[in-house]
Amino acid sequence: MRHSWSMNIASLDLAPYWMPFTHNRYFKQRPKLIASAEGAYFTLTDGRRVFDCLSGLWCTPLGHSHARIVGAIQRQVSQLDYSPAFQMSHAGAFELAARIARLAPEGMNRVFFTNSGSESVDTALKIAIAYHRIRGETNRTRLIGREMGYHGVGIGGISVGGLPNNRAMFTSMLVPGIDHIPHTYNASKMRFSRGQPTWGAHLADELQKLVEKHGPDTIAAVIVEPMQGSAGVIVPPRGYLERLRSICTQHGILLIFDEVITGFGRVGANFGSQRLGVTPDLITFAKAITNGVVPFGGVIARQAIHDAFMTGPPHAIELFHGYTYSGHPMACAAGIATLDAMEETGAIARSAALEPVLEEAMHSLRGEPHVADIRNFGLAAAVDLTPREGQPGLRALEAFERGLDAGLLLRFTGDTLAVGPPFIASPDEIREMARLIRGVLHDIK
Ligand code: PXG
Repeated sequence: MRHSWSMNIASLDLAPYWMPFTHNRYFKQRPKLIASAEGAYFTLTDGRRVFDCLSGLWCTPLGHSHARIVGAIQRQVSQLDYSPAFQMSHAGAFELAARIARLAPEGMNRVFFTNSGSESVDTALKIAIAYHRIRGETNRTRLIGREMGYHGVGIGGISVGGLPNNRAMFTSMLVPGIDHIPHTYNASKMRFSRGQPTWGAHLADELQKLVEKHGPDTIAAVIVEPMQGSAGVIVPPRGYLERLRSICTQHGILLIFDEVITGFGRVGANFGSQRLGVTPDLITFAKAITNGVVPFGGVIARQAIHDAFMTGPPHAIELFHGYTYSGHPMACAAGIATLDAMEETGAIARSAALEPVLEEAMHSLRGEPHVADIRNFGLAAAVDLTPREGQPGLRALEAFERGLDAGLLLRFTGDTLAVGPPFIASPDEIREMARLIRGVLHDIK
């Protein structure tokens, strides 16, 4: 029955489903539906088989229909399908939190569970604000994000986020008291950089200017992605995150790393923090922790932050926050199985070993038609295309469509193509992906 969709698609009513972050009218004129997935490949309902260039949406590093994860979920659902999350729990939640704490940077060992990256971000912002308040620093209410940052779509997340389209329709809802430091991309200084650009550490000093403007005791937290994913793989300049860290430490500001994309191996280490040698105070995660199979996410806190809440009477709730599905048994089973599989197969070391292969393959596209810039870090890369005169976004959209014919499911935003292949991909599959992209670039206008 796996391919039964292909028989029904013509009779599907496409109108009721309002698709997220999608050109609904265009899509419904040219629907593209996925029927099944195996390993690093999707099969569309029309029979096309395509390489999963972005690991789903950065979330399936171990590939699809992973036997161990599928089996763990099947066993879990037949044993305990749901457990109340408040004043009650189940063993899997504790086991997974302990596993995550062991992988996290030193000293970060308390884990709160959510169901998505957006919820993780709003949770981290709330923990930061509440942490200062509980310690009597009630003036520390300001939050600082970064231009071009993506922190999901909650009200908190779009307020600290810096992608203009995600904010434009909601300006009246944005949280007040938020500033943004500049993003670190500068084409003229870093075009075609491999890995971390050497220019740009000084941009962290913009944080110091905000501290001086508002007063050091008014700022609760700074949130950044260690590597900006959604904006198109913007890689932190050497020394930049170190400087942010030291300014935060100096002024008692919490540093939050949004590791929804960079967590669990995407940059060749457990977390971006470890790869980059900078330890924040809070880490958000989601996506790869369950290999994308069950929606899940969370926040990892330094123990001292957690402990600051553990003060009132022991029978009192310490943090008035949580979700019906925090620590859902299926998500915990998927998370434990994902970490087991990652550890047993050395998946994160494999991601690290593939980084130079991806770097070489993607930078070989320099000089091909329309290519304006190429960036890479970890097992992630982006290619900026020169926008077509008067029609921004159309060239990348065309590349996406041609890619499907060529055997690639590419990701595009604006005129940027992004890739983040599964860790299970072979070096040859990564080279083949780049070869097929080259063909697509020659095919499009
Ligand atoms: N923070 C970061 C850093 C993210 O990248 C979120 C939060 C929100 O996660 P949820 O689970 O609420 O969607 C994200 C999500 C892309 C792409 O193509 C990136 C994301 C989602 C979809 C597509 O780069 N990031």
